Amino acid sequence: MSAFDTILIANRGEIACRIIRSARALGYRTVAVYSEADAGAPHCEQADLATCIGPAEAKQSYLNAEAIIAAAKRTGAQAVHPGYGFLSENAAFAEACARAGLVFIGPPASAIAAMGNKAAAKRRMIEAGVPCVPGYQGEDQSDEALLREAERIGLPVMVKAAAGGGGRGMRLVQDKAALLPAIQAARSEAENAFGSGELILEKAVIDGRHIEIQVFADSHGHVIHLGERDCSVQRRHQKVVEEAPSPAADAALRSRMGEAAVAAAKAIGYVGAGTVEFLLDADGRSFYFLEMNTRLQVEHPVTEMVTGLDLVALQIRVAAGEALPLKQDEAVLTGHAIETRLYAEAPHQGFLPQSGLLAAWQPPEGLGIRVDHGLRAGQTITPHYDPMIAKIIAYGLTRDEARRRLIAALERTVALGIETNRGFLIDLLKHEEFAAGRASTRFIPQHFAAPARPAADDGLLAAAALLWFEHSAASLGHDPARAWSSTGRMAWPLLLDDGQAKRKLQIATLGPDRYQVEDKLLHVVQRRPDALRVAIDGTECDIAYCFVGDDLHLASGGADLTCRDVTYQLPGAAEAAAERELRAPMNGKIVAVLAAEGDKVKKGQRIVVLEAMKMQHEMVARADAVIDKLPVKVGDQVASRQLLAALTPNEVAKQP
Ligand code: MV4
Repeated sequence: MSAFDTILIANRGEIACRIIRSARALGYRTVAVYSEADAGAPHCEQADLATCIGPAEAKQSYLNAEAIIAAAKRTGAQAVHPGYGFLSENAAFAEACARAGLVFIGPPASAIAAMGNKAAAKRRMIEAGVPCVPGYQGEDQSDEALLREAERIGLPVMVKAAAGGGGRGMRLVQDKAALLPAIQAARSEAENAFGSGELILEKAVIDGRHIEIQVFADSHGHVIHLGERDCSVQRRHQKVVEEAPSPAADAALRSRMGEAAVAAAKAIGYVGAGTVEFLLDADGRSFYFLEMNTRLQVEHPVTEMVTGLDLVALQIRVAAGEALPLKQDEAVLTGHAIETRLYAEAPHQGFLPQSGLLAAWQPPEGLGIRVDHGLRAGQTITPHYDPMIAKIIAYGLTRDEARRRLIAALERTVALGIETNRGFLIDLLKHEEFAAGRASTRFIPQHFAAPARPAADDGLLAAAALLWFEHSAASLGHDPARAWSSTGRMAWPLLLDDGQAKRKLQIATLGPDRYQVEDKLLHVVQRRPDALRVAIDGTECDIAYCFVGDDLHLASGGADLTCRDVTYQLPGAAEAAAERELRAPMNGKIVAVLAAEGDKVKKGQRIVVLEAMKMQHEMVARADAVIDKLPVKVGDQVASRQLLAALTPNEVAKQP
């Protein structure tokens, strides 16, 4: 008999939805928790019960162990699934659950703790015979000891924070002169970030591949591995593309790495789902233990697609005390799966995270396509949490089939209202180096370090012209569909601003649903509330669109476009407005107010500082001015476009 019948999911977004799906399939009641910012989110609606655990800030909600345990108590949950991130690798939380009589659906607290410190973990792995990168993981942390050890290891070396993980607090040192400064900077950074300045040193493995092994252990002493995932395509330690199997692994390498991963899990008394990260050397044969993630990983779906297993269901079974339902030789990999992470971010602005309204959202469907997400159209992407919109995953019998399906799926994906990395993902998947299966950890820095803003798509511009034309015609009381018959051919000038340039376009009506925009012929074949089927110069395609405030967002194929109609905007009006008003560029929190109502300020003077997406945005006066209104204070949460300050520029004040 199982010890629990109700599972609380201590997480949000796509992973909460994912866990609810498997928990329900196994017959468990599910409890969602949510912060005030997530009230009414899909993960709440999908659970049997949902309960609020605190304010938007993660520290006060999803990271608040006491609030989560109290939520489990009041809803009658006897088990807690932590998902990934938040409290998933917090040994103290796992322990607190146990003390409260709750089953933690994850490894024992001791196993989490064993991998929490890189130095201790590495010493243990070396003892267990798991290959590690040659390095230093000793207790003497003096500058002298670290310098001496670095000399012994030989440059280049990696300096890593023992308490860090996922690449945080890591430094590559190429030459001797840079060594001491790097050690000192890394130590002080680690002290600030993790409360411990302990460092380890490793020989740097250049141009390696990040290959991780999925392991599973039950509480009866069985440990198996489920093959590897290749996560080499990363940007600043943020995974972007993940796949299984690795194009760099054959059966022999897989079983060697698998055995090492199983040994690692056994050495720490592991139970449940875990991932052992390795670096595969450029020689394609040597591999080294990096770290172990003691949780379900974001990228677990690719393993599910090639093994046919449900990893969340396995986690629950193991937590309920069942033995693993399969033996090592029953774990068979078939076909290939590739996952991409769709983020709300602007690749051409240094991948700046975006927040705001997801006005339209149509995840792709189709054979071999899986989308894990926890969103619906009309929802706001808040700056409080990770800006991942969805994981889009494709399966194929071959790697290239999976890759083609994924590209096509991304081209059908509609995510409008905020900028996303959709086009960037398509470009990555189409790159010849990725297509050939040769992308190493240097792939993104080498080929996509600073992606340019894609040129506006002519077809989308033509469709935008048509939609704005109909919009203005309707607001002036014309019926655009009839305009041609009463007045004959009508030409209408438009000035569209796509944030990059203002474009003059002429649109002329040729007949019902037939238009000419510049040199393109447009025939509207079908109208839906959120999309048009349009033939452009005789070739039909779907164009998804939505109006949000003054903006029109459109997407077709791999292209996106946002533009506004500025035909009747006086030149300079936007600049003049910017001198009179400071508005929040995105959702965020006011962290400093540096002026007061009535103050005289100089052009360029800072007035408020907004923190959004972990970055500070200084809002400065655009002209010498007097502050009329300053309706915000430190700590205020503000929405995108919200008024932060109203000013009267001196130039205006002087006018009679
Ligand atoms: C390394 C390394 C080279 N040599 N260690 C980054 C994530 C963290 N888990 C470990 N990481 C690395 N450790 C040694 N001794 C290079 C990386 C690394 C990396 C690893 C996997 C995927 C992408 C990466 C990008 C930069 C650096």
